[in-house]
Amino acid sequence: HTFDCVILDGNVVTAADVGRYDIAIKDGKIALLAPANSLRGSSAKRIIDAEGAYVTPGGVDAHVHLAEPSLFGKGQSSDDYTSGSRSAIAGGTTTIITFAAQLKSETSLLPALERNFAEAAKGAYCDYSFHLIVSNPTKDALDELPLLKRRGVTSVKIYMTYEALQLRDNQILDVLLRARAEGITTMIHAENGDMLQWMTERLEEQKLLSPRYHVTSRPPILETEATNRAISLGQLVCAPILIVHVSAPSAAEIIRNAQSLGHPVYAETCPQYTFLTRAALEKPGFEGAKAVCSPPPRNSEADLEGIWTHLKNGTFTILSSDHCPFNYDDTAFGKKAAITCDAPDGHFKHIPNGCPGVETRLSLTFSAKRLAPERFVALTSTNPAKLYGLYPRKGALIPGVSDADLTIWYPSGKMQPFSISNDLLHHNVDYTPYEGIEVSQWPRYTLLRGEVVWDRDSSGLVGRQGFGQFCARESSFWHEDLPDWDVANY
Ligand code: DUC
Ligand code: ZN
Ligand code: ZN
Ligand code: ZN
Repeated sequence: HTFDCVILDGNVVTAADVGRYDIAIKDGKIALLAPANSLRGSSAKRIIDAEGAYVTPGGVDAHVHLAEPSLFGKGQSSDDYTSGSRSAIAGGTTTIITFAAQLKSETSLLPALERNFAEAAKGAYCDYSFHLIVSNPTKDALDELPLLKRRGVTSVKIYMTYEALQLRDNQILDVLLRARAEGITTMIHAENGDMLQWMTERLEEQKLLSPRYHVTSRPPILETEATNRAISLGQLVCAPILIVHVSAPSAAEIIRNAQSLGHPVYAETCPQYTFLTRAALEKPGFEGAKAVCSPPPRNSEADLEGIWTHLKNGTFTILSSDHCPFNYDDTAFGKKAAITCDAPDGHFKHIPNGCPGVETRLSLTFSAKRLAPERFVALTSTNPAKLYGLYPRKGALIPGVSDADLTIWYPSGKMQPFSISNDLLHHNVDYTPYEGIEVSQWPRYTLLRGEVVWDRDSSGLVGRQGFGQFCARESSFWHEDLPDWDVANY
């Protein structure tokens, strides 16, 4: 055989353009793109006729929590690397970047890395890479950043909230300055933790504890204040930053302003901020706990519109899932752990923060038809690959260079639209916050390094546990060498 696999007649989308091509695959890489139907009759072990459907580079989900120790309140991650990555490929995502979390009790960053290598070695279905959560940025810990980079970890995440994680501004500056010097990207969770604590105490005084008060406790001002501060801290040391999971249009506007002024500020949003509002938390009883994530879904349809606008106009660089899996109906480790005898509808501050979404991210976003196909690919594959140093191996279709990771969609009219329902999903979570939302598209095939790992119309999940590989990352594609920062220059 000349090729291992040939995809015929795709409407092939990259971040740059859309066109009708055949794609040939050899040894796990894209071998060539040729005019549509010109490879009909060529010799290949497998031939897939895309029938004119969209073909996109495999999804890159740069924000996935798997097998993490509980740091966002109570709860225990219900997905490990096996179930989480299985869910990813069934939804068209071929690479995930997960979080390795340093505990505050640890002075080194390396144990967190080893824990995650060990967890992932139990067998992943898709390719993976790690961000390092820094919760105790001592000098010794920060001295390990070059070593981290040599091991293919080129991003850290820090928090401005959560007792177990929150850093002071001086600590944030320490991280930003060292990360900048090493060509490491700093991701920031921007919510003001002290405002949150104060608001929570006020709600507790009035015994307002049910899930809906999770939203009340964290209004947009917590996010805009912290976003402003994060940008200012970045400015002080001339360090690029990425604000993760932006939920409020008012925060997106602050980011856009900074970008207009030329500051290297990148931003991420997630489907929970384009599809869910606080109404999801205001369901009766404890049901609203399913949509408890942080930052919370915002007030209204107008907020969702605002986030879509910033996806279109370029404020957002990437769209990730923030898949953060907790079971709902589990009183020991799940959302229901927040229910006690004195709080029968639960106490919002004890509800584990996070929603599953690694499998639904691409389908929901693509089906919404709100973004040009090229923009969709940029936000969900190419840009995350560029931002986090996986490009052009991932997020691109460059012959001889890019891995043959592909998502093949349905030709128009060929898929019966359906409502998302948790029984269709492959994660190890007992609910989805997107239950009942209708989608008009779902990946028909997912290919990882040339192998079909998802074939919706015949066997479904056909990937292999353990086929997923660790991807060592380079510095960001957008990394710029900056002159050394020197306080004497101020
Ligand atoms: N931050 C995350 O990134 N994920 C889940 C919860 C949180 O606060
Ligand atoms: Zn976060
Ligand atoms: Zn997250
Ligand atoms: Zn450099």
